[in-house]
Amino acid sequence: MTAAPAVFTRSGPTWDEHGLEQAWAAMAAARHVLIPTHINTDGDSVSSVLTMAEIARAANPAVRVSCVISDGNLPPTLDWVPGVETMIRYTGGPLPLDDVDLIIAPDVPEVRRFGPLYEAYRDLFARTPVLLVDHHVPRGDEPALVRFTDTSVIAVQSLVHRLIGQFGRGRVAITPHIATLLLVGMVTDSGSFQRVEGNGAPTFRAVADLCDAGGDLALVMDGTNLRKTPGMVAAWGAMINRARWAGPVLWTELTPAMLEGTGANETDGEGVINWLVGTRGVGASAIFYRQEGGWRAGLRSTTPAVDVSAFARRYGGGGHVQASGCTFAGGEAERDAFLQSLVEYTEAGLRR
Ligand SMILES: [Mn+2]
Repeated sequence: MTAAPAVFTRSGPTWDEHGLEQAWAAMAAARHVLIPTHINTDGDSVSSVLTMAEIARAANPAVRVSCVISDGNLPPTLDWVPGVETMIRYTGGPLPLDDVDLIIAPDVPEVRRFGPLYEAYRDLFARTPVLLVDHHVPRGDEPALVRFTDTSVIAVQSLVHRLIGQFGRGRVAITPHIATLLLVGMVTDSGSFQRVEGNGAPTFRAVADLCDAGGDLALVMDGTNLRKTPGMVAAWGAMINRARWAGPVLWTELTPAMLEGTGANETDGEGVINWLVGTRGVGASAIFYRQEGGWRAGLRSTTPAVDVSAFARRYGGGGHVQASGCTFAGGEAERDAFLQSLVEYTEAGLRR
């Protein structure tokens, strides 16, 4: 027996040569491909949507591609990403999607994560084959034509980079545009390389290759780290001011009252949690965003022993082992109960 090709040896991948061929054939035959971002989109989501669009065009130059921001909300911190101006913002009005014959779903474990777009187009999602490309903890076996999942990568864009190589025979050229987009996902999802694959070498080899291919690392680093909005300063200040300890959990919240008169919005509060979780003594961090009738919670942990993805699943959410989110109904009493559960869960994880 010959040795399995490298494609089988990475930790976590769910695909094989047959899946790669199946996915390529589906893209080559498709006439209209829908590629949505997940709700509360981020740099990895936006850039992987735009890269998968380029891959679909490489497979069929005549294809029509609709890249859609599922909840209509593009964070202003991503307005510099090349190609983002071509994306359609879904804000509730009808979209010309009747003839969509393939859906590519990057950076989501299931199409439900397309939120308002999914709710409005359930029939389309039910009848159309899906190519899933993801690095979140899977949430069961949602039907997909091919499922490309690997939870060991720092960004779904690391996985897309690998897929481009695996499609093989020069089918997809890594243009400077694609190289920059791949860097966008890798830089943003890793917190500018606070997290890497393995000892770091696989990540930085990939980065070096992408820089050699014409990727604009300076643009990506500046966009990620030097383009905070004034609203972020206001929101972050209010949220850090309100940060409180509950055992090993450092938490804060963002309510409409806190934003009044600042010109900031909820999106400006994104990222605070990654700052809080880097505090000595933290086992887990939580941010509660006040929403209509309930809360959206963002969770982080400092160790895989505190699996916040599993915790979020109790509330119908999910994500990564050390970074997850969910929503729940209720007011301050329900939030306090959630927090108390999280404290107990975190203490139990830290004891292991
Ligand atoms: Mn991601």
